[in-house]
Amino acid sequence: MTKILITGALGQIGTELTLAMRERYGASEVICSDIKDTCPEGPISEGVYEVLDVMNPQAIAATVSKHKVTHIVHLAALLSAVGEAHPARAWEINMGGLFHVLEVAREAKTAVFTPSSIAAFGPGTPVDNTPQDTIQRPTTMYGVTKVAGELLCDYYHLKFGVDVRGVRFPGLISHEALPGGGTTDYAVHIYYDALKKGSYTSYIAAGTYMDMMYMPDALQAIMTLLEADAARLKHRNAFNITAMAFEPEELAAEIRKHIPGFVMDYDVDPIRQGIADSWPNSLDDSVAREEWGWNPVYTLETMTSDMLKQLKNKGIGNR
Ligand code: AKB
Repeated sequence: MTKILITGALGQIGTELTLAMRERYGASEVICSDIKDTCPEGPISEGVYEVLDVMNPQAIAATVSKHKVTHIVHLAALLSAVGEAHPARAWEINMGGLFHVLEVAREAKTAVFTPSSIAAFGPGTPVDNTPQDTIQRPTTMYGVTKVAGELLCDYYHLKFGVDVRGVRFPGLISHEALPGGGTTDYAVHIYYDALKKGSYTSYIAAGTYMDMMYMPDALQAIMTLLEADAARLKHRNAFNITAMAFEPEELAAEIRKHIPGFVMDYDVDPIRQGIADSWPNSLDDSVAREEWGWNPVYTLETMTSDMLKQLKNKGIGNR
């Protein structure tokens, strides 16, 4: 029997993962938790909601014990841009939260899924077709916490046998909950502005390639890896995964196929541009394909059609 606790579940990934997991494993098997006092109205409020601060290890342990949790999907974290604005807080929450979750998992014998990121790479990493195992010397606090987190997850598996799994997510594009404080967020905001205003001012410069993925593929990745046969996994966590890599002009050109008058200009933010410049252009995800069958569905073309259709259905903009 699987009982899943999702931390940070009201964020960009958790909002959709909660529903996808309830659909797959049963509504009563998935506990949505977040630091927010109340769960917003809507489908997500139809299952169990727990207020949970990942900086409180006793509260995590109590929630795990109360619901007889077997798997913790730990999503609560600060993203890259907000992490550069508040580095001490990013270290505290990203490392502290993960450490508490791993400790509870060790004691309660639960499995853990937690995402790393393309941010775990840095300027010394090969930028094109970045290998699974390569140089990792990130220059952002978010990246530092992601590399340290990957190592900590390996350690809890090697030392204590905790079944910890994870992927390195690229920028995630979705239409349910907005991302909060990442560098890749431009690739979400552009769709909203295209529909509302017919234009977008990008804070990321032309020619800056980053890996990206549409949310349905990201959700599939989490569930497929969680269900994968452990005997096949040589890398347990921090699998490179990607679905596409593009730069702002390519994304704008794709949007223009649907909204012909769409215009984009630039007001580059040096902080987020610096972060983007320190990340790879494109990842090699062959190890994930080999070890657990990673196989994304969405391309830039199919994602763009679906994003615009979904946002229009929600009444965003009038184009
Ligand atoms: C961010 O931009 O910080 C995140 C990430 C790539 O981890 N979307």
